[in-house]
Amino acid sequence: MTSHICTRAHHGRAPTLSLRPLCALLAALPFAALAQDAALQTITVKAPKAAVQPVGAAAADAEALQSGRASSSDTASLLRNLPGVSLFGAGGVSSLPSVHGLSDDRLRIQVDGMDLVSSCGNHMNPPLSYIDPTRVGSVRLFAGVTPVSVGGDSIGATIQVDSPAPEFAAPGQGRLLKGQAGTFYRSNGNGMGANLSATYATEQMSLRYDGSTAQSDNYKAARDFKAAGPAASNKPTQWLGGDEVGSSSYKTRNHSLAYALRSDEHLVEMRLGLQDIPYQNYPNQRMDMTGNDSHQFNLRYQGQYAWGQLQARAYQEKTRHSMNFGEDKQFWYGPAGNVPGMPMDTEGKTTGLQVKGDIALSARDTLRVGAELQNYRLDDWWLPSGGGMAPNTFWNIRDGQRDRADVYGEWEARWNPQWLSQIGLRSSHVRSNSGAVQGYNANYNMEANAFNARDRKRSDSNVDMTALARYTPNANASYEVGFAHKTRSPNLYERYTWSTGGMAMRMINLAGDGNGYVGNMELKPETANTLSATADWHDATGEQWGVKFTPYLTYVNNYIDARRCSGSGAMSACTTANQTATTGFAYLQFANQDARLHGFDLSGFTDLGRTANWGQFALSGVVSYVHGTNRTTGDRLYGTMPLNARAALTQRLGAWTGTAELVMVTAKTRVSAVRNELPTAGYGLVNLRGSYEWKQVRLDFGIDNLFDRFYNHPQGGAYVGQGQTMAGTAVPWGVRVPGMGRSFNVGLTVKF
Ligand SMILES: [Cu+2]
Repeated sequence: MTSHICTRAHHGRAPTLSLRPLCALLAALPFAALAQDAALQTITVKAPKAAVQPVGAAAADAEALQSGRASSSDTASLLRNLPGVSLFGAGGVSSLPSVHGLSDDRLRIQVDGMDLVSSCGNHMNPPLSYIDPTRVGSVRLFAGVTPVSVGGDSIGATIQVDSPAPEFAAPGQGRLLKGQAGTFYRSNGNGMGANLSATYATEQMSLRYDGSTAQSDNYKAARDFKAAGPAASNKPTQWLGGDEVGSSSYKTRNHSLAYALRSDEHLVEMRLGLQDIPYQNYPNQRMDMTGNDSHQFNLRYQGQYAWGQLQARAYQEKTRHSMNFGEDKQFWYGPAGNVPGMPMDTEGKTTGLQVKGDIALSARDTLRVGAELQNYRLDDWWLPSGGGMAPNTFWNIRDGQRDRADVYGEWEARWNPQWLSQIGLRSSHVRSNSGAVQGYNANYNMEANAFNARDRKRSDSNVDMTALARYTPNANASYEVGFAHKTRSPNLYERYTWSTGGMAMRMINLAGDGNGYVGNMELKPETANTLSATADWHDATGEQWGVKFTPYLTYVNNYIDARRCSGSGAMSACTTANQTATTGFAYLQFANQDARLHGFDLSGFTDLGRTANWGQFALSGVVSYVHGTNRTTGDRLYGTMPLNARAALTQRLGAWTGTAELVMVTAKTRVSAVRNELPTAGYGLVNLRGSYEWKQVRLDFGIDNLFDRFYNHPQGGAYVGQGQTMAGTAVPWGVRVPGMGRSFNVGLTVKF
């Protein structure tokens, strides 16, 4: 099956001219990277469906991706239909996926194989914000028991979002020149954008450019959720309606250039990415993003050998992130109104190296072995602006480091057509550190000096283990059961933010709840033990009907939750009153506590048949339930979804596809008391989507929230989108960020 183009040279036959640069590149590449699915068809390992989709794994289908692009510029929203997934509200292109009650850094989220790290005290730039939905080629989710080969430094699911695989000219075609241009408009928020991609390829070389822009004004809820008025008392002309969600506007630009070379068995791809977000405002954070510039370099190799497949990747990502108060938040502070906002700057650099081999030991056994290195550097500083924020620069995190080295091995065996087993072990070493810090002035000295006097180096040796078995008794059913032991080390904000000054604490918030947080150098890694099973019943083809049921149970030791902070000093917000307050914004410190999560996903689909006049109808649905408890305090875990369901009826008739979708969410009454989390009422939404495809043109249109129903998403967070947000009590507590009212969306895509 394999022949070695490059090694042929050693046997006396020169490689063809066009392959020489490729071979040189290969020789210069001791390490390389790995996309989970082989991008290049000629070298894709053909495996049964079972091997491609391990326990809990799911992929978003192409139709869902395409229609999702018309309704949102938020890449995380492409995951919306997958069982067990919900989204934490943030900026318009930065929401945070939550899977089985775990979110943010608890998930391993990879974009084109890169493990990107959010460099912001509010996690405004999470991994998925670095790829525009129009560039997404595939979305894959490993929920439940994640194989160690795709896991690591996470206790929950793994999400892999990849650009389209490089395309090459077909044999004999000579050259391939193709592209696509698209544009969209969304009525709510006046959202608009455009994208362009172009590919030039020969049989061995492929060059592709992707560019996209998206922008939106503030969106509107279905009705008033606060009084209409000026954005801030000293911004009389910046008027916000009662239904207008302040600080929900954004503007983003992304560019990507990919160059790939291939031979029969080898593929090398180099990708350069550039992001420029001039502004992205946050209705549930006290700050707004006033800039995010990112540069990405990503080189990967994939090769087929007699022994199996080798994948390798080297990448670097640099982010320059800045925050201040956007147009809906008060900018001038101080008694004289002469303190110009609060500049906050962040610089993050992530460098990664990955190598992975899939070794076919026998017809029965596959061994996957791999190694990963990641270096992360972070500086987070706040320039003096006046008043109490002067005369020095506030160093929130200085010379932050978080370096990770992993090795893993995973053995998969197909004992017979009925039984498959997979067992894996991953060892991970995480070292983190922080340099000396300083506050704006002497008022911060006590805590800064105490922080600087400590040994801040932390070293975590983590071991992950997963085991799963799949039983396929016949063509109509399969059953999987798995166990995973997984570990995540704290991130730098959880470990090293140091000031209990109220204003400084309010700037550290990874939850969107308006509270203030401070780090904890004593934090230990959180470890999860998960038991998950899946029963999958379907017709013999798997295309007529199917029902899938996945219950799960996770015990987390040293879960990084939060407790009301205690402390002293003139600046400290950790007062006695804060200890027991049951309303208002609270001040918290990250703390290791034990937790338990359990729940289930139930999903299914069925073909309803076809009529000559009305085409084919299909019904699909998913029900998700999760229950999260802090075992140490008895409190509920923050930000878990209440019972929710989604049902969709789809009609296909020729080039037309239409979908009516019903989303139902029950009331959220189980709230985190320690964070003063707000309960939300239950609601139901109807969305309509349709698309029509001509030979080279595709039109997508839809109405989101057809009946203009008012709702608060349980994970929308606390509304701090306008007013004097830097101050502790000047923004009212108890207002939720409402969901979007009705929006008419249209998207047009032209292929050439
Ligand atoms: Cu930020």
